[in-house]
Amino acid sequence: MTEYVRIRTDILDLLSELAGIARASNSPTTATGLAAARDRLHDERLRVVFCGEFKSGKSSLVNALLDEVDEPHLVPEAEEIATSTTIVVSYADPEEIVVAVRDPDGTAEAIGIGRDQIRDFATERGNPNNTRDVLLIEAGTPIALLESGLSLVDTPGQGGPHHWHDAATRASLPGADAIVYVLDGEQTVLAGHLDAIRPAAEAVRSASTPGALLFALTKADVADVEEVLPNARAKIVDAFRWLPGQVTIVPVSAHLHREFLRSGDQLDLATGNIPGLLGAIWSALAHRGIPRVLGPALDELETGVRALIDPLAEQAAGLADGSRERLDRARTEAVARRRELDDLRDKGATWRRKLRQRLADVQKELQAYATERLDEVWHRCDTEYLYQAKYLDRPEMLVDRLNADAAQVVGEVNVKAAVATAAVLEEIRIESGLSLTTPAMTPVAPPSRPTDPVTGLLGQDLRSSPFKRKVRDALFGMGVGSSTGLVVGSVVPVLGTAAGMVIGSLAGAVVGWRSGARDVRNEDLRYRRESLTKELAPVRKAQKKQVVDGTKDIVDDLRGKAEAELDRRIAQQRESTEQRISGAESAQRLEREAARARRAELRAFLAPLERLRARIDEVTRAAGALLPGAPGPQDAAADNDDLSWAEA
Ligand SMILES: Nc1nc2c(ncn2[C@@H]2O[C@H](COP(=O)(O)OP(=O)(O)O)[C@@H](O)[C@H]2O)c(=O)[nH]1
Ligand SMILES: [Mg+2]
Repeated sequence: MTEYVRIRTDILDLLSELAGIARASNSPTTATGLAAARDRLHDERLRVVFCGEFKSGKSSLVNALLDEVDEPHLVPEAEEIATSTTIVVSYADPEEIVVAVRDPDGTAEAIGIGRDQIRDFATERGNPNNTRDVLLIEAGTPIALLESGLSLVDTPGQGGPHHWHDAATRASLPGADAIVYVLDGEQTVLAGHLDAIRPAAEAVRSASTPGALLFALTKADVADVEEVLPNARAKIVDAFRWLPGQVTIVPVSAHLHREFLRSGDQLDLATGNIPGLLGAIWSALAHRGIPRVLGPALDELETGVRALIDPLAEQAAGLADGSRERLDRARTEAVARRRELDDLRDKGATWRRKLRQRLADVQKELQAYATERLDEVWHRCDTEYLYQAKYLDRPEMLVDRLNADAAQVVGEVNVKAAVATAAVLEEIRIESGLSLTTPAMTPVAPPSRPTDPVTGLLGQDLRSSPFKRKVRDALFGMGVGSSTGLVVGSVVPVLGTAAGMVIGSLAGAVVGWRSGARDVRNEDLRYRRESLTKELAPVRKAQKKQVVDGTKDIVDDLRGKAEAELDRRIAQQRESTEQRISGAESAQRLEREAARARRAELRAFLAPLERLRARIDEVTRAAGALLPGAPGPQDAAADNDDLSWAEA
């Protein structure tokens, strides 16, 4: 973790320094790109999502990681209180807590609250059935652990009586940088638990980063860890067909950690094993979050430093040569390159057509993926849900379940779309000679985050403070760097309108069922099953169509961003090429003495840039060393399951 913090700080410094040099040396395009990359890295978060069943100890674990001792805790936990809303904890100084609630008119409002009020909004007791319409709570607190951009996301539990919130959690899972699935150490893992784990397993599988999921076995102070842990591992391995070595389970005790915080007892610290969990979280982040966050920043640094060095180095070499031939050649080459770049800039440039074609293919594959996954969802409905008494008894719970299942599919499609688009973008960059660099570490490099996501429900007031803006980002940005929209009936941070329509249609269906359910209360289960099957048929059809159509919105949106990114690269290279030309021209005019002086001047300019380049190389190497090593048995097995195009 300290290594990540150091590397991130170095990259931020380098981006600032290089942006300063670019600005001073009349390279505004490069300067703007570097400054934007710096801001993005600064604001970017590594989202660690804690999920698991009710009362498994999620909230206690998050508090333990935050070293929370005194009440009121940042994240409510307790015997009688269940967390009823998602709480995102990240860095802010001074502490600031913001609740996003939905107004009666459907817009969202951000309310600043104190620590002591969190319970009133975030728990079943303070806010039964979410009558306050809380969408999300964002708690910012000044803790060193969070300063590097780590965000801990505490979710309401699965499997409890309040299914309405599942959709929000589920949609955010595929885009999480790491998932900590919390297992209650006092319980033996049963079939029902495995069913609850499945969404997390599907999320990391769909993102092709199985290593981003880990398990925490809580309550190690009272649990029989030696018995429960191997048993849990065996069942998980069996259920998801992973290799035993692929499943990380970390035994922890939030209570012992709290004891340590109170008493300083080192044995409690060791047995509580919160540092062990933190280490495992950083390892999980290396699979996806770290390359996602650092990759684009490092790429910007390399491209930027080359754009600044190349024209000067070329000129210096030309002057050193003694003859003017070399300068002539350099000038001719640069002029030719400028012509090429002008062609690339053209609205009718071939790469634009190629981008469209390749992304149309991506869309087809996404459609196929979405169809397949939705078929799975509905197959599960036909063969499992409709045979479970709780769903037959309370059809609105079934709707919530299907709602959540579908929301996750849309979340998965978002991630796949972003990864596939990044791959296409990179390919075109290389083909068109716009990629100056061989990216040293970009296994997953989604396109840069949109600065202005679709706002839907959120009102102006969220723009007022930087922290509130972060709340908005958290609401919208839980998918990977993709623009997202808020959805009717739930906070489902997903892209475009696809999920909105999906969930809208299901939410509409539930109204009829609520009253219908009462009418059939005394009928037999078979009748209910048949009736539900019939009622669900049109919903199912509409849902599939909407998700499939929605992939088009997703891809269209990403295409716009990919095109803008390539246009920016063209502009940057054109700027650098202009400098090559003017540099060569002015050098050609110099007399012998003046040439010598000019060379000395260039060397003085180049020296700090070369030093920066060496630092960039070094930090890139250090960042690469953070990533998981060559794929061993760890990733290989699960990767086989995945669609090959999803790999960036
Ligand atoms: N013995 C013991 N109990 C724990 C531990 N962590 C949580 N609990 C208890 O488990 C219950 C549920 O905890 P909570 O964090 O609210 O669970 P959540 O619903 O998953 O967020 C509470 O009664 C906690 O006191 C632990 O490390 N040891
Ligand atoms: Mg909780």
